[in-house]
Formats: sequence, structure tokens, C-alpha cells
Amino acid sequence: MTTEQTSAPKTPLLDRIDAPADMKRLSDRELSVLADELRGETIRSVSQTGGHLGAGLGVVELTVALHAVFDAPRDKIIWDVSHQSYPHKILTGRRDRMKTMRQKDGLSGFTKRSESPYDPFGAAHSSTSISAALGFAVARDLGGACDTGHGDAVAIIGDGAMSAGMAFEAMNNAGALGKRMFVILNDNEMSIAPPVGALSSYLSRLYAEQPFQELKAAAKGAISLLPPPLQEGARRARDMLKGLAVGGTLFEELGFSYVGPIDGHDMEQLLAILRTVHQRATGPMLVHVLTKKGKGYAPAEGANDGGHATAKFDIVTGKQSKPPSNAPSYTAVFGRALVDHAAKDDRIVAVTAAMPDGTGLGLMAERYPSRTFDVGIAEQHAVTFAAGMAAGGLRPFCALYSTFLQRGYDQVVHDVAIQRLPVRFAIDRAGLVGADGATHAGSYDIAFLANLPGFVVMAAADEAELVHMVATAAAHDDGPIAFRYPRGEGEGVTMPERGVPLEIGKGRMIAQGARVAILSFGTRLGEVRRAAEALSARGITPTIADARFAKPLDRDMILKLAEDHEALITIEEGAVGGFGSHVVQLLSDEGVFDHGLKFRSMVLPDIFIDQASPADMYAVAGMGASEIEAKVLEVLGVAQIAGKRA
Ligand SMILES: Cc1ncc(C[n+]2csc(CCOP(=O)(O)OP(=O)(O)O)c2C)c(N)n1
Repeated sequence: MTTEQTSAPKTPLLDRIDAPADMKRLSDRELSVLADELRGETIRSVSQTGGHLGAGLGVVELTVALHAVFDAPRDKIIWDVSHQSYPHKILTGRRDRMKTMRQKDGLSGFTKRSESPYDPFGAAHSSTSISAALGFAVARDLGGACDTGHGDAVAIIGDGAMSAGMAFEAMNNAGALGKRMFVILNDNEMSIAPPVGALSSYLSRLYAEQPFQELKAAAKGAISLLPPPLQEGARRARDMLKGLAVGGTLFEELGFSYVGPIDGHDMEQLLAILRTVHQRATGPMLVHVLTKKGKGYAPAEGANDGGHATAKFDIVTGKQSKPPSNAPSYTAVFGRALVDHAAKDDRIVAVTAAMPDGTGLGLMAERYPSRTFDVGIAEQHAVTFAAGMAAGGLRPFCALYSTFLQRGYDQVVHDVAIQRLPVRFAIDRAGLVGADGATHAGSYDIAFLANLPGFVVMAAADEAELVHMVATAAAHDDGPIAFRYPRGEGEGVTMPERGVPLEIGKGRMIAQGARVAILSFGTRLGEVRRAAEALSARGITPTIADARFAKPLDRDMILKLAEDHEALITIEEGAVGGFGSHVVQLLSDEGVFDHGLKFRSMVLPDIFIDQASPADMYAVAGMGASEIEAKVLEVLGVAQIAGKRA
């Protein structure tokens, strides 16, 4: 046995659980102990892999209670966002694979249909669970065929995720359809950052009006009266529920029966209430559960974000092991550059959708709180809100991750682009992002923005370029403008003292070579340079250019590259339909191919790439330096010789 195994706390109950069915044999007392073991196991496994911690710790008791009362996989337990699903994964046959969490070929950090029958619906973007649960409820009632059968549909959604429009759209629909389904509102008074907005205040009022301690006492009192058999107990639990329910809540107005708030760390309460609603519900039911993010692990409980996400850490001290960084992150560079402009221009305002730190807007919020808006998890609103501010004469920067901007696409088209409003889109996490996997990859923004009339679309090749692009966006009042940059650190280049607006639609030459030109859009430029170095050893010197703009294209530069070279290769950190497609359209429209130009376009492949390190994901995509080198050799017709030599 390794030291680690001998020193690991004993988990006799957890060791007996291969699937939720094994939990049915446990007494309520044992379920409580199981929850304690599960909490320890969750902490241990995240300490070894890094990942989402606080949200999972907050739902340990809830996870055990749900699996004890409901009958998965027949009953569909649907975790919203699903960053809190680690305890669920441990209980549903994936305990031994937790050490592979978020790694190449390992478990996903989110629920995933292809990973387990206990994950009936994949997630990672928020606020989808109620819609999905309603879909399952309707499929059940209309006789849909489902491999795991049909039972109840249960959505577990956080107070942060509940603030998004989709959640309300789903409740509106569910309330009207009146089908039996369960929404568990996991209210920990936290999102990634503190939750914002009127709904959050409303939820706080709900339990402020019903003193929690008294409810807890009442619940306990009622449960202590429960005599076996359970039927009798259920009757009493129902009486208890009457005391709990707060009449006239917003949820009831929407057609749900509301129960709560209940203590999500009190197993007795959870079991009693879930059993009762399970037994009695006839229509949509909302159970309001209060939990604490990071519960039971002091460093997470004490962290500002409740230990939302973490690198590997030392369990005793909570200290995270992060590799030292050599260059500032793109996010931080953006945040600082924006503040510099905001200092000079009080029309600059900034919008984030629940990610003030993730998008680098923390500094802006600190310096200019009245000009920085955290709208909650509400990307659609963020975009139209920014459009309104632009129409009203402000200069809004809408800072979103590429993947979350997807949710606001119609707003981008309809509210921003068609009205040609100068909203500045700061698009973070562009390209492949690593451990969060396919759901978080920023693969599509180039394609879905560059096809919009009047849009300016830029990509920074390094952190200095990003500073100039912030300046360019700040100065651009003639319609919408977007600039994208990846997750992680910059290249370590010398930083300009201040950003200088770039000429719209003009690229830059990086190196003059011969025969083949590589036209890069974004941060693959570093890999292109490395490929060029390797090629020079073979006597091939590619010309390298940085396009800077996918829209408008630098027509003159591109046509000149085409004219002066036998082959042209484009590369971008995005899916097909983006920069390369626009270049090929230009070249074909101009008849360049009629004269025999060899053209290749390196884009993300037409697959969803599973989680791994960003470098590994780009290797899967075939977009590293060696693949660029191979592409050059292939297009010049020397690949085979190279292959033979190797
Ligand atoms: C559409 C979308 N926008 C942003 C995010 C990033 N995000 C992941 S978890 C999270 C906070 C969720 O808060 P809550 O629902 O209260 O769950 P908790 O972490 O508090 O358990 C956010 C904003 C996301 N997953 N999806």
C-alpha cells in the first residue's frame, strides 16, 4: 500500500456504493455518515486533480439525499452547469476514475451523456436544467423511448444560474404545462462572484421572512415524531411541509408548488422533505434548499468565491500549487488596458455576465464601480444592455468568454449589428481552453461575427497586440467591433507604454520569405514562428504575416501575398467558416485560383475536442508548430521526401 492509501481516511460506507441502488439499503443515520465520507472523498480527489470544489462540497448532503430518494438512472437527475456534480460522479460508479478528472481521456468536469447513464443531460453552460427536465417529463408522458426508462425529472439549479432568462422561460412553460417535475433551487447566496440583482435579493427576503432557525427546529421536531412505518411519517412530514411553505412566492405565481427554505446540510430535513414531495407531487414542484458553498472545508468556505475552482492543493493548508507564470495573462492585460482608457474617457463602461474576475473587469469595478455592470448570468441581456448604452451615447465594452457569447448571438445580430451600434466585444477564452473541454472551447466566434455586415473582428497575436486592440476598440465609434484573445499567459513580449489604435483592416508583415506565405490570425503566430525556425533548417523560409483583422480583411496585403508566393496557408484558432473561409472567398472572387495559387487553411477540425491541456487539444486539432511545418512541406510538395528522410 502507498503512504497515500494508508493515510487516507477510512470510507467503509462509500466503499460499498458502486451505484445509487446500493444506497437504498442504508439507514438514514448511515446516509448521514455516507455524506461525511463523500465530502472527504471529494476534497481528496479535487486536491489531486484540481477542478471545481466549492459547489460540489455545498451539495454533498443534497446529492446523497437525492440518490437515496430518487431512482436514477430511471429518474433523471439533472445538474445545472454541473460543475457541482463531482459527488454525484463518485456515487454513480466513477469513483475510481476521479483521479483522471479534467485530463486527457479522463472524466469530464461536467456531466456528459456519453460518460454515464447517470448523466441524463450534459451541461457546462448554465440555466439549461429546468428546460431539459421539462423535456424529459413530457417525453415520459408522451411515451418516448429512453434507454434508461422514464421516471421523474429533477433539475438542481443554483441561485446564480436561476437568474438567467432561460431558467425563467422554462419555469413559465413548466408552470403552464403542469407536469410532475422537481426543481431543487440550491441557494448558496453565491455565483462565481457574489450573486447580483433583484432575484438574489428576493431569495434572501424569502428566508429572512421565515426565520431559518425556527424552521429548522420545526422540521427537526416533526421528524423526531415520525414513527415507522413511513406512511404515517409521511403524513406528519406533510404537516411539517405546510409550516415550511411560504405562500404567494414568485414560484407559486409561476405555477410551481414551493417548499422551503430548508437546510441543505441537514440530512434529516432533506430526506423527510424529498420523500414527501416525491410521494405527493402531482405537478411542478420547487424545493428551496439553503447550502453553503465550500461547506466542510475551511479554506473553501473562507475563500471569496467559496472555493469555486482550484488548482491541485494541499489538503491540510489549502495551499494551491500553481506553476509560476512568466508573462501576464491576457485577461489581466485586457483589464488593465481598459482601466487606462476608462481613466481618460468617462463614456467608457463595462459589462460582465457574472464573471468579473474571469474577464479581468475586477479592476474596472474597483476603480469605476458606477461604470461597471455585473448583470448576472445573463449574456443575452448583457449584449442588448450594452447596445442600449451605445445607443445612448456611451462606449460599452462587453467582456464575455467566447463560448458564453454564443448565448447572446441573436442580440449581437439584431440589437447590435443591424443597428450598427458601437458595442466593443472583448472576447476572452478564444480558441481551445483546456480542462473545461468542448463545452467551453471558444471555437465559433470568428465565424459567427465575421459574417455580420459592418462588424470589425480582430484577434490579438500577443499581449502587446491586445493592448493596441483595446485602444482600437475604444476609438471605434463606427459600428460594432470585437477582439479575441485566448486563455492563459501571453508570449512574454515587451509591452507598449500605451495602446495605439490600429488602422482598421490592416494586417502586418512579420517576416519576408519566399515560395510560401503563412497568414496567421491570432495567437497561433507563436507556433508559426516556431515552425518557420524548423523550416529554415531545411532551407525553406516562409513569409509570415499577422492578419490582425478577419473583418474587414486586408485585401491588399492578402492579394500581394498570393501574387508573390506559390502557396498561401492561413491559420486561426477557430472552426471552419471563419478567417480562412473569408480569405478563400476573397481569393476566389478575385480569380486568384485561376492562376494556380496553392492554398491551405488550418482551422479547428470538425469535431468537438475533449478536455486535455490546451497544447494537447491543439495537437488533436493538428495546429501545433510541427503540423504547420508539415503543412508547408506538403503544400510545397516536399512532404514525402521529408517523410522518407525521417
Ligand atoms: C451561460 C453561462 N455563463 C457563465 C457561466 C460561468 N459559470 C459557471 S458556474 C457559474 C456560477 C453559478 O452559480 P450558481 O448557479 O449559484 O452555482 P454555485 O456555483 O453557486 O453552486 C458561472 C457564472 C456558465 N457556466 N454558463
